This record gives sequence, C-alpha cells and structure tokens, in this order.
Amino acid sequence: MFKDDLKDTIAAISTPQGEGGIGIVRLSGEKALTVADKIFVSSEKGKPSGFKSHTVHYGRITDNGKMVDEVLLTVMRGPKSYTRQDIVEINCHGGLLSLRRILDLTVQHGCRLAGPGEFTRRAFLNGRIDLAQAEAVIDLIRAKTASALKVSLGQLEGGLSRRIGKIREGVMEILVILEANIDFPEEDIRGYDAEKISSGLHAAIRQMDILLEGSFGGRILREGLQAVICGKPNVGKSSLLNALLKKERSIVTPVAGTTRDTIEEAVDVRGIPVRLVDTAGILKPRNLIEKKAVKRSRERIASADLVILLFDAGRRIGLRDKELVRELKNRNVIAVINKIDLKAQIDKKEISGFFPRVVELAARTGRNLELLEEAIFDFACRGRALNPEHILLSNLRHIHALRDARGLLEEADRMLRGDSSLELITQDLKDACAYLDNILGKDFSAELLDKIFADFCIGK
Ligand SMILES: Nc1nc2c(ncn2[C@@H]2O[C@H](COP(=O)(O)OP(=O)(O)OP(=O)(O)O)[C@@H](O)[C@H]2O)c(=O)[nH]1
Ligand SMILES: [Mg+2]
Repeated sequence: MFKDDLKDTIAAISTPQGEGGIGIVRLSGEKALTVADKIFVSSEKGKPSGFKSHTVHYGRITDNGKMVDEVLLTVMRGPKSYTRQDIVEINCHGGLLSLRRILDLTVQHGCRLAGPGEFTRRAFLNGRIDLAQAEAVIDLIRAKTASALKVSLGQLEGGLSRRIGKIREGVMEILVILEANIDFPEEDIRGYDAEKISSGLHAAIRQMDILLEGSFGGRILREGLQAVICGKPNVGKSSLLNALLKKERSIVTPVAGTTRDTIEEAVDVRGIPVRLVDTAGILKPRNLIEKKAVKRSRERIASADLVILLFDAGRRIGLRDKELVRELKNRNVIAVINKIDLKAQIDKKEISGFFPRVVELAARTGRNLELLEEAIFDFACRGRALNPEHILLSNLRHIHALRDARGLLEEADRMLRGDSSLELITQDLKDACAYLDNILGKDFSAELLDKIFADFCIGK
C-alpha cells in the first residue's frame, strides 16, 4: 500500500518515455528548490531558491561540474502550484538518457521517485482539488474524442463537484431539521414539516436524476461504447470492421471461418469513441480451435453495450441466424443486412420483425455505411443530443455512489410517510451524505486513493 508522506520531495519524468523534442523532470516538495540549487548553474545571479515564483531560467544541469544537459528551469512556489508545494520543472532535451540522468541526480540530492499520479494526489491531499477533479485529470489525459475531453474539462473545473456539493447542502438542511426534532420531540414539528422535508428530498432526488440521466452518455464518452460485430461465418463481419475503421485491419477471405480470435479497435463515430470488436463467426464447432473461437465470441457479445448483428443479403435466414436472433432478443441490437449489392434472398421483413433498427449496406464497397454510423450514434445518444456541455457524470465510481445515495433518499422519503423513527430516517440521510462525500473525497481511505491513482501515469 502506498504511504503518503507529504514531507518527501518527489521527482519524476513527466513526459512520455521515448525520444521527444523536449522532456520534463518535475520536482515537488520542500526540498525542490534546494535540490535544484545543487544541480542547476546559469549565468544569472543567484540560485533557484532565490528565483521569483513563476519564472523560467536558462542554464545547465551539471553533475560534479560536468555538464549533463542544457535546460530551461521553471520555479513555481507553493501554494500557487499544481501540488500547492514548491515545484521545479526542468525542461531538457527529450532523450531518455538525458532525462534519466537528471532524474538520478535529483534522487542523489535527496528526492524520492514519485509514484503513479503522486503529483495529482498531492494536489488532492493539499486541498487544491477534490477527488472528482483529480479523477478528471486522468480522464482528460486519456480522452479519445473532443467530446470526451470537454466532459473531463468540465469536471476538472469543478462542475460536477459544485452540483454534488449543492445536493449535499440540500440533504444537510433536511438533516438539521430532523435532528432538531429528535432533540426536542415535544415540539412536534413532524406534521407540518414532513411536507417540507419530503419536497426537499424530492428536489435532491431530481437533481441526482438529472446527473444520472447524462451518465450513460458520460460513461460512453469516457470509456468508449463497446460494439461487438457478430453473425454467422462469412457474412462480412471483418469487412465491416475494416470499412468502419477505414483500414485493412482484419483478414477478409471468401473462406468461412477466417476470423478466429476477437479483434478490437478504437474508432471515432461522430464524436463517440467506439471500441469495435470483430468476432469469429458463430458456427457449430468442428474442432477445438473453433470451439474456443466461438466461446470467445460469445463472451464478447455478452459484455457488449451494443451488438451489431450481421446478415448476408444473398442468403436466406438460416437456423444459425435464428438461434442468434433468439439469443439477442433482449439486447441492444442493430441488425445489419450486408452485401446489398447481391441479388436479395433474405426476407427483410422477417428481420425488422425481430429488431426495430435495421440497416442495409455493402461493407465491401462502403455503400450506406453512414447509415450504420448514424444508428450507432443514435444509440449512444439514446434519442437525446449527447451534449458534452450538459454531461457531468462519467466515472463509474461516481455513478455508483450517486445511485446509492439516491436509493437512500428514496428510502428516507418512504419512511417519512410511514411511521419509522426519525433516528432511522436521519441515519439514511447521513449515509447518503457519506456517499456524496465519497465522490468528492471528503472522506477517503488510503486504499481508495491507491486504487484511483494506480491508473495514473508517473509524473502526473
Ligand atoms: N458482394 C459482397 N461481398 C462482401 C461484402 N462484404 C463482404 N463480402 C465478402 O464476403 C466474404 C467474407 O467476408 P469477411 O469479412 O471475411 O466475413 P466474416 O463474417 O468476417 O467471415 P468469418 O471471419 O469467416 O466469420 C469475403 O469474400 C468478402 O469480400 C459485400 O458488401 N458485398
Ligand atoms: Mg472475419
């Protein structure tokens, strides 16, 4: 388990591994400036510990008088810095060796290597940002589309935190009234105030619902929509994957059973990040390889947000197709009739009887591909515009916590209308607040922080 020691001065390479125009070594902590004093020389008067905050200085990093690299050094004194501690950033040439040597030097002079996300963790622990904002940092780095980036920027700027804070405030106000009533039961405020309390609870629940409504889209923008292409062998699944990706990623042949393993690729469908999966055709396995291939296909189908079920326009619907239709009856399916360039044998009406959304296209030529893209986009938006400006909730941890808090408020409301004791009701409200606090990180455990920051890159 990670142990926070904010007294340590931490150091890390903050730019990606590999060659680059510039690379950055970042230090944070009370010794950042004195360590910089020991390794930085310049023609300017004074040393980093004497430099003004938020200034950049040209010079060299040296090791025992020998030059290591030519650099620009930035000084940011706490509390006006990312971590609220003194920060030094050394911009050097972006070769791995130069970066490593500078990092080594900082360690020799008293820094400790930073853990994943430890700079952001400090920003949180020192109260510059709350936990939801800290989590937005990694989402921002990982964002795959412009819309996903907008959502995480909104969270980083505190949009989600403010909304959660407001809901919490509302719940706290109710708690205060109820607790007063517990303390002074003789002044029976229950009759009249029950109305007021109930309307307060409803207002909080409504606010939660607004956030939760956007969360489907938010989660998709954050994690990507997993869409699995499936169907009988040879219907053109791999051709469709390639067409959507606009590159020859999957092997396509006229031989049934070409694809054996699942193939996953990311694609941007009108701003929606989609994780597209090509699967092996569902067939009656003739050998162990096919058995494993079909098993894998089924696993991917089971975990998909959206299933793209392919049919071959040039063939009648067969037993296997029907089997798949039955299996997928209660799932989110877009039915695709592929190979519309061929003479139609398939009964389209039968398919639209199974699934409301049917798209006809030719994967080989790309004809009508835009109709499928539209259908995927519509599914992700669920009939509403997926407007990143209105989405604040995207992280599964936040979604679960908010749902749990909502459940407790509903229960409290039910109890209020019955004759449950006020103690029980207030306990529910307190627990609901605890869930909300958990989102913002007002109450946290080292384990939770470890779990969240383990996903971060070192140096962030
Ligand atoms: N006429 C026509 N043929 C197509 C179309 N799309 C794919 N095909 C052909 O159908 C054959 C099978 O295509 P694949 O994409 O390999 O089919 P698959 O569903 O991935 O097949 P398996 O991996 O074996 O399950 C190939 O010969 C493709 O060129 C289309 O729109 N029209
Ligand atoms: Mg294939």
